[in-house]
Amino acid sequence: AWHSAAPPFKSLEKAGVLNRTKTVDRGKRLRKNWSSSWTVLEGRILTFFKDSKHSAAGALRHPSTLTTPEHTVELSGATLAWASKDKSSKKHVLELKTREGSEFLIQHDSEQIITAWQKAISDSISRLGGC
Ligand code: I3S
Repeated sequence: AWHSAAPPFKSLEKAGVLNRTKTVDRGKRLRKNWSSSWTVLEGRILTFFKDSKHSAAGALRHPSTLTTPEHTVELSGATLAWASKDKSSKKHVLELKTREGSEFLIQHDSEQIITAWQKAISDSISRLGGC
């Protein structure tokens, strides 16, 4: 049918490589471990893959062939803010807090790139409205 030829990921909002670290797991503080990872924002889910070995082009064409996600973050009920200076010495750091009490820091050296992510993730969160 015609609709089976529709783009398989029309909900894809953004994808790219970001630095990230999980800092809290459901209330339990973790040791920071920054890594660069392929990151995908689709609807209510932000996914951090294990590494950025997969090219952007390959991943966009075949998202299902990527390796298992390292972290899958449900954005409903989450908050996103610029991290305070005490959270990291890096520049352009965002802090994502999930509804179940986990926290991630997200960073990119490019202000333009991190700002685009900030807008995209914030838009997703506000569209979900905490439902
Ligand atoms: O908040 P911290 O402890 O200063 O975070 C740094 C550590 O995670 C450090 O790892 P070690 O604890 O193994 O040295 C990282 O290498 C640093 O990048 C972390 O600090 P920044 O300011 O980059 O988030």
